[in-house]
Amino acid sequence: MVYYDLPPGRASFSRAVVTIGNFDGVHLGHQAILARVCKRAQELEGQAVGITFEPHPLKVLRPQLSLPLLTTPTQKLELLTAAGLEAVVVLPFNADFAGLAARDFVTQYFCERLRVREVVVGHDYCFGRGREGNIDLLKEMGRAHGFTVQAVWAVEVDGAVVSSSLIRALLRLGKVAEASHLLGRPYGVTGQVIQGKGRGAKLLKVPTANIRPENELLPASGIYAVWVRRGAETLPGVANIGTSPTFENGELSLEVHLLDFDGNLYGENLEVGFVARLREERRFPSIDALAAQIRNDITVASQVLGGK
Ligand code: RBF
Ligand code: MG
Repeated sequence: MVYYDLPPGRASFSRAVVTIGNFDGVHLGHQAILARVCKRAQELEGQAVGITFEPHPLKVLRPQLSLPLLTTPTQKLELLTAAGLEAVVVLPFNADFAGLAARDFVTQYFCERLRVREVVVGHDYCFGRGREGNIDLLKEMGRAHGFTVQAVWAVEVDGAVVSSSLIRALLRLGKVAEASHLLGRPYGVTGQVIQGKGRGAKLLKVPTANIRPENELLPASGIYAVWVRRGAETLPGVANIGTSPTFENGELSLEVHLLDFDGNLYGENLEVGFVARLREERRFPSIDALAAQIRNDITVASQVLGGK
C-alpha cells in the first residue's frame, strides 16, 4: 500500500512501527533498518510503515548540488515493499514542508496522522527545519506521546560504512561489483528500449537493445556483465555504456546484448543489473576487430554470470 501525502486526519494506523528517510538505493544500511521495523511490527502487533520523500530533499534545499540518485521513485517503492513494509508513505517535499519545525513534524505526522507506537531510525538521523531534530528529541517526545524510539547502527562492509554517497562514488568509477556488495544486489538501471542505429545487428552481428535510462546515475563508461530483468524473467547479457568511438558516434548510450536471445524488444521496459566490469570501451582500428572483441566479451560475460 502506497500513500502519496498524508492529509490531516486520514490514513492513520493503530500501532504503526515507522521508519523515515530518503532511502536512496535501499542499500544494506537501509535494509538493516527496514528489517528491524518489520521485526518490531511483528513483536508489537503493529503495522510496518516506511516514510520517504519525493523529490529528494536535497534537490529542493540544495538544487545546485549534483546529486544523481541511485533509484528511481518506482524502484525505491518496489524495494521498500519487497523489504516487507506494509505501507509506504511518500511525502511531497517542498519549501513549506522544509520549514516545518521538528517538534511540529513529530506531532502532526507521527502522533496525529500515524499514531506511531515505535520509531526506528538510523543512528545519525536528523529531521525538521534546518535538521534541528535528532534521536534525543524523538526520545523526549516519545516519552510524552507514548512511543518508543530505536536507533539502528550503521552497517559496515570491508571496514567502510555503507552509504548512498559511497555507492555513487564506486559506480562513477565503474566499480559495480563493489557497489553490489553495499547494495545487496546488482545496481539496476531501468528504461525503455528505443530505436538504435541498427548497426549492431547489421555490421557486428551483435544486436543490442538501446535503453533510455530512467536512473540519474549510470556507471562509468565501459563493458559490463549484466543480468537483465524482462518482466518475470531474468536473462544474462553484456552491456556497453559509451559513445562507440569506433564509429565516431559521440553520444553516450546504454546498450545491452542479451546472450542467446533473438526477438524484438522495442518499446519494452527492461532493468539492467550491473554485475562486473569487463573492460574499458576502446576505439578499434576496424569493425572486424571490434566484432572479435565483442565475441570475446560475450564469452567472458557468460562465464562471469555462471558459465554457459
Ligand atoms: N564500441 C566501440 O567503439 N568500442 C568498444 O570497445 C565497444 N565495445 C562494445 C562491447 C559490447 C559488449 C557491446 C554490446 C557493444 C560495444 N560497442 C563498442 C558498441 C558498438 O559499437 C555498438 O553496439 C554498435 O555500434 C551498435 O550501436
Ligand atoms: Mg542497438
